[in-house]
Amino acid sequence: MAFEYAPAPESRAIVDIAPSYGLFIDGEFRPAEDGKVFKTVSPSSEEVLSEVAQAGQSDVDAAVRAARKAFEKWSALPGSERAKYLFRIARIIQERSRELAVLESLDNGKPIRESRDADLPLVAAHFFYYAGWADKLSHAGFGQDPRPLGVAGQVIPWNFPLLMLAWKIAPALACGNTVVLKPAETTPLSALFFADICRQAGLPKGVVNILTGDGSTGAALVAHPDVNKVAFTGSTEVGKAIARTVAGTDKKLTLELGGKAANIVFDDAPIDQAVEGIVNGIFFNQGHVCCAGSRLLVQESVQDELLDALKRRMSTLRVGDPLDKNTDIGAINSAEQLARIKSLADSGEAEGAERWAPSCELPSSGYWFAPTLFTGVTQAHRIAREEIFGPVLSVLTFRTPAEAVEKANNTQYGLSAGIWTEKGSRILWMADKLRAGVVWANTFNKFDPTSPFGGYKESGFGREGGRHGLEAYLNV
Ligand code: TXE
Repeated sequence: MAFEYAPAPESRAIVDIAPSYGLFIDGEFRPAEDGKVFKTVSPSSEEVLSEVAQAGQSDVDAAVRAARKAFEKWSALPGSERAKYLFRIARIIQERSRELAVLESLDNGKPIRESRDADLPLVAAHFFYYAGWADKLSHAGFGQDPRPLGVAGQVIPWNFPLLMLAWKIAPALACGNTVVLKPAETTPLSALFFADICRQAGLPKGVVNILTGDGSTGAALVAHPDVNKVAFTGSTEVGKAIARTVAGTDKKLTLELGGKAANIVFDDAPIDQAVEGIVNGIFFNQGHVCCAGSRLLVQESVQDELLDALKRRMSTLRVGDPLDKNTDIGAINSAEQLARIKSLADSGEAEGAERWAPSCELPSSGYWFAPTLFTGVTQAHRIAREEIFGPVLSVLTFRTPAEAVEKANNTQYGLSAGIWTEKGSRILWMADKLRAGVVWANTFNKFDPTSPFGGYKESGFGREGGRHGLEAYLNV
């Protein structure tokens, strides 16, 4: 009899979630001036986790004022001093990583294996990495004395709440900027825990301010006249609205928006390895990933073999409790996102594609969607063109490398792509032709703080990560 390893679920008792949280402004938690609050709900149980302040215009004003005041001293510190704070934050994140991983899985719905083994290690790595840059900026090709921009207004999404915070805050602080950050309304908690970590690290007041709230808070923040830099990750639609707000001002802007990546499998690819890459590419984080490999382009001659193997592998995926260490696919982040995924999947069927999903029992409460595959997809189908941002894979076929490139590039987006082949020369040829910010070869969804990430076309502009990520926060 096969032995099945079944460790106990991670305990939610290790996280102490307060019944309510205020805004973090000038080093203190305080209620919104007009007293407004909203609830944050666990998507796997629909349990209310906490009540959080909804920041209005006067709170945005107060946070930006605090950040402006703090900028004077923070930007004047030697880089080596700023580095000490960032290293301290990185170490505290490591020390508290189990607690933060459980919190992230509760508020976001992602499997604990992912929050524990992917999100949290990368969050700490980003702070360590940019801490290391803080005293080296004048040796990095930005000129002798590169200057910070001032106050950065940062708006982040709900798919990687703490990791997106790290991508935004770590380089901003390393360069000497101060920050007002707005987390997404469905996942505010880890940013508030991060505020506590800033206090624990002794970070000077006002250097980091956290405003919880919905899109109206984000809109007020990016429009604030005393914000010098806007950084946004989220939907292409909101990104375009922000670009319109910022146009005609002297604010610097970076946008990291949606994607519709092609994961391209050639007939000489190692099939088992490709199947793992496809599964990781689209089912990691429930497919709530901007660079998800949501279009599988498979060479016609291996289509049957690959799809058989893929279906077998999909049948082993476990959907359920995010705190269960065996879970592969957690909860969909919100009822709205679930409705969006369902409606796009329904459009796939209505437009004539063939839908397949393994039989799997979904929990009765919470928001869930089974891993789903569509074959017979054409380029005109909505499921081949629109970002679904869920565990849904659209399969298309090709015959030649040129046709693969043409189909992969036939999208408004250009964030990422994957290639699976034994041929090195083909990898180089394809990578050159693909209009995507990152191209993975024989792997997918690999991230590292040293490497720049960002899009072509409607996937946005600017790069986050690596030395390039510093450019977004400096006047050269
Ligand atoms: O995104 P929004 P939503 C895509 C994905 C998803 C769709 C909708 O396809 O299905 O977007 O998700 C704040 N000014 N991505 O509605 O609205 C908002 O409060 C300033 C891809 O959640 O863009 C939140 O903090 N800010 C993506 C953040 O923007 C505004 C990740 C993102 O929310 C605002 C998320 C406004 N007018 C969704 N309106 C990626 N690239 O990874 C909203 N916000």
